[in-house]
Amino acid sequence: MKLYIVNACSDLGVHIDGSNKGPYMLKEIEKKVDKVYTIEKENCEKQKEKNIKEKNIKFLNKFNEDLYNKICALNDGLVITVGGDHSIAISSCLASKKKNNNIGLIWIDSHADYHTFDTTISGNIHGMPFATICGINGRKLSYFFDRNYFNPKNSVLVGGRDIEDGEYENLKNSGITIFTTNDIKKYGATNIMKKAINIAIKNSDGIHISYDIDVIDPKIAPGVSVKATNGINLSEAKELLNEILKQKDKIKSIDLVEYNPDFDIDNKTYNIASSLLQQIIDKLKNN
Ligand SMILES: [Mn+2]
Repeated sequence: MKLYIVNACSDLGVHIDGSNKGPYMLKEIEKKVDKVYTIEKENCEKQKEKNIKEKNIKFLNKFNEDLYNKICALNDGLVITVGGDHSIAISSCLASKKKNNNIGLIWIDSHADYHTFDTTISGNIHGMPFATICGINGRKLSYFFDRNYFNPKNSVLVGGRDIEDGEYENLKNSGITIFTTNDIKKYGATNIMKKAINIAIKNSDGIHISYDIDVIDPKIAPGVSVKATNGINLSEAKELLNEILKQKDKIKSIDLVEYNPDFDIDNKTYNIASSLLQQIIDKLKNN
């Protein structure tokens, strides 16, 4: 099986600049896959004002439509999508759903990304991808997708700790399973991931994984756009990934997102992002 990387160089989902540069930093590691594609955002003036509820939606949608079409076209192998802010996962997840029909989802993130246009406070679209791909945020951000959305019964949030009230309501109403950062600390990363896998694969044909680097404590990985304190440590971060990568034949696609070089200190986050990507490539290549 072929292994592809699609670099999704967009930071249009967040009012903070820089996460579009993440993939360029990881070029050396990316040489190890069969082919690398790069989608870049159009030159545009970014909206950052607090009171705008659909920030950068026009250019973001254009970017995501291109990304979706690119990933859909790569149908003879497994795609690793490297972000970029987490809004790019609208396309990586939905493209995988289009190709694989009945798949579950594991969303590893300190935030839930489960806002709708009604509940968002920041207006940042990177706070909405999980809700969008589960079909509770209308079609505005997913008009290019013509299949069934992800089933919340097969969708799991792992590592959540910074969840806003409206968002929490959305999650509960949808029936998403939530494992918090505290659950990981209490029961162990491996045990929590085992539970998450069981939920994601129950009556499904595979799994998409979306890994947001901000699940890691920002003291350890400061190079992210929106920091959430009291996160997991490095060995927990690797354990989560290691456990899921044991399910090689179930994995249909995977994202690694939100590495923002602009906020990195002493290459701490670069080193972590590279080693996580390396871990993904090494495990998936030996098929
Ligand atoms: Mn996220």
